[in-house]
Amino acid sequence: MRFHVPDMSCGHCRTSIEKAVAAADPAARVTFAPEDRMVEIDTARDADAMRAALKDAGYDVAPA
Ligand SMILES: [Cu+2]
Repeated sequence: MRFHVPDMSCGHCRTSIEKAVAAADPAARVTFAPEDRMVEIDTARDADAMRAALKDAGYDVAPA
């Protein structure tokens, strides 16, 4: 699944997002496209769970 994360701007954001995703699903894989501010998450969890995890980490998610 892909998310647009408008506030993702630096390496710290990547670390925060990776941690949030790992907390929600330790088996998830995260790929970043910083130039597009896109995050691709390979997970068995559903999109709502991932959206909530990112929001808890402080990142609002826009539909991708
Ligand atoms: Cu940042």
